[in-house]
Amino acid sequence: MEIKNSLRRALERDEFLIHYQPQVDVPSGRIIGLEALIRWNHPMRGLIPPSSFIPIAEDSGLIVPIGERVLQMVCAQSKAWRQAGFPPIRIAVNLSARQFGQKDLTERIKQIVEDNQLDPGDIELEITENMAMKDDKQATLQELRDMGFKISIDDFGTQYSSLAYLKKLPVDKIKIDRSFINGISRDHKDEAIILAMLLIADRLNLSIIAEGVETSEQLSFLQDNQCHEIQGFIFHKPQPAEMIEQLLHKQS
Ligand code: G
Ligand code: G
Ligand code: MN
Ligand code: NA
Repeated sequence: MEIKNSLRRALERDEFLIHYQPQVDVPSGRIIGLEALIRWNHPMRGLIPPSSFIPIAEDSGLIVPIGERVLQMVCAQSKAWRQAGFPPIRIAVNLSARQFGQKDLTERIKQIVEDNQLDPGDIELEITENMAMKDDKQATLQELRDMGFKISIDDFGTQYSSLAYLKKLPVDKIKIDRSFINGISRDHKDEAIILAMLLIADRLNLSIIAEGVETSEQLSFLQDNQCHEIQGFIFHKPQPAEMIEQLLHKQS
């Protein structure tokens, strides 16, 4: 209860901020996307990671206004970068199940993107398998896709899912979960699962990205198997917009 009230106050006082983690196309070495990750800049406790407050925000329903604030901040940042002359860069935003269940979700997202004169194609919405699997959510997903947003499945392979859904869901991309990447050169089963995911993505014409890549062994395995998009500490940690700007400047 206590933390719920302070979360509400944090929203009023605008204490949330976004760090961005680059997604790298390994062959070209270029940053081709960013994942937006929320932080709470607490006046007494400093930067608080999302794992410490997102679950409470979800339980209390505050994730809905917080998630909307995230999207506003991301769109404002994207607009600022464009006005500064940077080429458009795709930014991925995490949606929570509660947000996804909002009736007017599509209208609200559309409004925020329009207010900032953005191309919906530059925004990627990350959902999880459990969210995607709900029958009544597929219309929402289709609507968002029709508006031009990119849709990705986060933490792919870790929740309840049926491969048949990949056939009918309007999805653009899957993100291989860090738990599988962790097993590279340690556990043949993890490697086998990654190879199967790469094959599925290839045959279904889906983009695929590996998350949580930390070691050169992991990177080599992925490169040897044609997984070219990487998000992980081996290249970049999540960081503030000003740092990202320097990276983008270097590659422009
Ligand atoms: O503490 P750590 O940075 O590992 O936590 C990351 C977790 O927080 C991930 O599961 C990520 O999806 C979630 N997360 C980060 N930013 C957001 C956000 O803006 N909205 C939602 N719903 N989840 C987020
Ligand atoms: O669950 P989700 O995929 O939305 O959240 C991504 C989380 O993974 C973020 O908290 C981000 O900081 C973390 N992350 C990204 N790359 C790495 C990595 O290479 N190693 C570790 N340990 N965490 C990572
Ligand atoms: Mn994510
Ligand atoms: Na993930």
